[in-house]
Amino acid sequence: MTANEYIKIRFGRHMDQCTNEEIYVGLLEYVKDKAKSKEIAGGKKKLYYISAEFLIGKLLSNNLINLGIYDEVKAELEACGKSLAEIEEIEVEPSLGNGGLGRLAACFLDSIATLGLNGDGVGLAYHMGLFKQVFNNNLQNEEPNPWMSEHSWMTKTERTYQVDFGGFNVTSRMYDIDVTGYDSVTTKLHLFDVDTVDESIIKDGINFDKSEFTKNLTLFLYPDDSDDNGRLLRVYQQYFMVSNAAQLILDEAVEKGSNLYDLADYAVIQINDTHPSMVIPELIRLLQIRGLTMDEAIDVVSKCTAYTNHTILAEALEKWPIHFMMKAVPQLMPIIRELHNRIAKKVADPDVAIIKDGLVHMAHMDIHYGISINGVAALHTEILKETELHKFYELYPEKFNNKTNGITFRRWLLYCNPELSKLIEELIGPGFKKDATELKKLEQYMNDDAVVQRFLDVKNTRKTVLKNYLAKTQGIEIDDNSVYDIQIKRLHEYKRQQMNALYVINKYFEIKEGKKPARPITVIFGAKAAPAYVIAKDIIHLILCLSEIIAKDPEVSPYLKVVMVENYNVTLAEKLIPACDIHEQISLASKEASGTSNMKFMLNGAVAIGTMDGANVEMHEFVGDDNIYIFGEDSDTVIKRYADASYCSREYYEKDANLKKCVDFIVSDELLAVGQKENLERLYNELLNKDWFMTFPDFKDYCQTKEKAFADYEDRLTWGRKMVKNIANAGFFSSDRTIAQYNADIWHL
Ligand code: DL6
Repeated sequence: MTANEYIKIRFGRHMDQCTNEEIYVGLLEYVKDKAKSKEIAGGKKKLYYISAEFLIGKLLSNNLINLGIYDEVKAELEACGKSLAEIEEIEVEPSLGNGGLGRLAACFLDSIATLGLNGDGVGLAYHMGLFKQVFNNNLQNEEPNPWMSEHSWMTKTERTYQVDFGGFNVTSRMYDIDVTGYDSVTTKLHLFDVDTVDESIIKDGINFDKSEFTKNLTLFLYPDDSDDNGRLLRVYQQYFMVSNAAQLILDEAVEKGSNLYDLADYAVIQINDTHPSMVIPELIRLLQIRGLTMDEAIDVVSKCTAYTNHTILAEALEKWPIHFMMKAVPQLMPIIRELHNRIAKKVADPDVAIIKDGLVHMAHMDIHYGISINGVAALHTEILKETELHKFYELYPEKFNNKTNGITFRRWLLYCNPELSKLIEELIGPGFKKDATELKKLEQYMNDDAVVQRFLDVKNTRKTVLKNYLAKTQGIEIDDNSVYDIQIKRLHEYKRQQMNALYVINKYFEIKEGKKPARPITVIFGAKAAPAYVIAKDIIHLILCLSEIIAKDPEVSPYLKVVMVENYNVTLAEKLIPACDIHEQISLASKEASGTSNMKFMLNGAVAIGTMDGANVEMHEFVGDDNIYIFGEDSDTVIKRYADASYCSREYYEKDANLKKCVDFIVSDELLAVGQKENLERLYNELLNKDWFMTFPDFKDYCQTKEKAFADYEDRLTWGRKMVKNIANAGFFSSDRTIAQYNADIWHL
């Protein structure tokens, strides 16, 4: 049945008589039916990918592509005078994630289904996704970001569980979202919720009563954790997630014939960062209730779980106070103590203990009691082995492995850049859609000027698409003849948006002094700062203030424009990435575990300016010095500098007059005229007295390298060859490759 026929039955009218809203609902149901027909019984062993975040993005077009009916449905709509792009606008993006970690989980689900693997995602059905970002007076404000609606990709299931907390219990319900594989099977994302959640307790932005756990359990993704109640709520949320997951895992295993002693033949659990770590003691607890001894339960669970580390930042390695655990999940503490004691008997070193100084170290539990621990890029895994988790590596060298991240090419090429996808298909055939390494064949065209020009033409088309999109949706005017220099990612000091802002100031001065760039530059930022992360919000403030004063300055504005898009999300990324010329991957070396936007940009023919950090290192290996702009100190230097505590930002500031001038501008009269003194002074002082992520040592090299990139950009054909080289070598960064490696090395499905 065609979409048109389906809609006619559903609404009693032909498509051209329906509103866009009706067509959206009709297509949603049509797609759900089609997806259902591709569900498979599944094999004996199943993967449970548990994650606090699944940043899935809008699903309509993605599903149409994966089901192989995108062109057909688009044509049907066009024949009725309707536009798929307009219909897609009705869909609200579910922002069930914060950044790379959540988007990675979504890409992984796509690849698991595409490879036909027996694996589902398990998470929470937060009523509010990550906050909606709104700018007022050049400051970030946060508003609730609801996404659930009557007509949704989520389907209510009959599966319910009881989850016990200290002093009360709740009844959960499982909701499912179909995950369509590309020309393959459908798997599931299971999201758990409770009926008692009460959205009316949200007051004044994103504030709410954090103490009413039955009302707020799944209300928000990452509730503000700047106070104890907020942190405690995270423990409640995490336990709610893993208790549901554990009950589901055991039930499904038993349904398939497991006697629970052989659970590892039926289930493998990937613990995505430490948020789901409590699944280990919870499974042990449930297995004991079902008749296993403690010894047996520990033995069984130790064969089933694997842990992925996504950061070396201490703040993100969760440690929960024992008194939180005693309050929220007292039933787990005896088990956690037992797990701790067993290790303490074998290894006296407190650095590898599970309980230390009144805190439960979640990652330590994952490492001692799991089968695998992996980092997410080669450099990151080496740093884990050699530095951050070295003592664990000495204990369990065989458990450590690397799985360099990847992205789904369906969303990040076929969907978001149809023009590029079509050109590639014309040149090398459709094979790359299933086997991304086939992109390598594009290298044969690197010296064919006519073909290279076509890649440049596609880029120009996408730049105009972005220009029109930003004008329409955000009222922002940009020049599509300018070079688009884009940095989009969470706002964090280690990612160093502040260094890019200092570059903007540097350029502003140059233009004022008469050194005009060969072509106008548009510097685009997209980033949300965690609501309680004061300095990150100050950096946003600085960027917005710079944007304002530059736009108002007739001497500078023809040559430089600074844009901070509001409410950066997956939908915006899908427009920004295909249009980008130069992408910024400028984290302090050693701090960015991998990065995944770098891969999306590379695939879309943008050229990186970056440090030797995360997956940039592997990208550099693939494309060579001429096709990526590497600058800055390497991770060894940085790690050493932290170790000997020798860094003093003020020394750099005093030594380098140009740097000093740029930094001082943060608190200049010009900026204070449009900004808040408190915020700008705080940021200025932070940089001058701390600069924990070492912006100053890299600043000069950064500016010089960027100048080189802008100069090279003017030789259009040579630049076009760099673009082709990047696209041709992006195949390794397909999440299909990553997932195939997880399966071969860890899951064995
Ligand atoms: O592995 C996915 C993604 C990496 O690409 C990023 O480099 C890394 O920062 C991110 N990690 C997190 C965890 N917390 N922090 N920070 O989001 O994971």
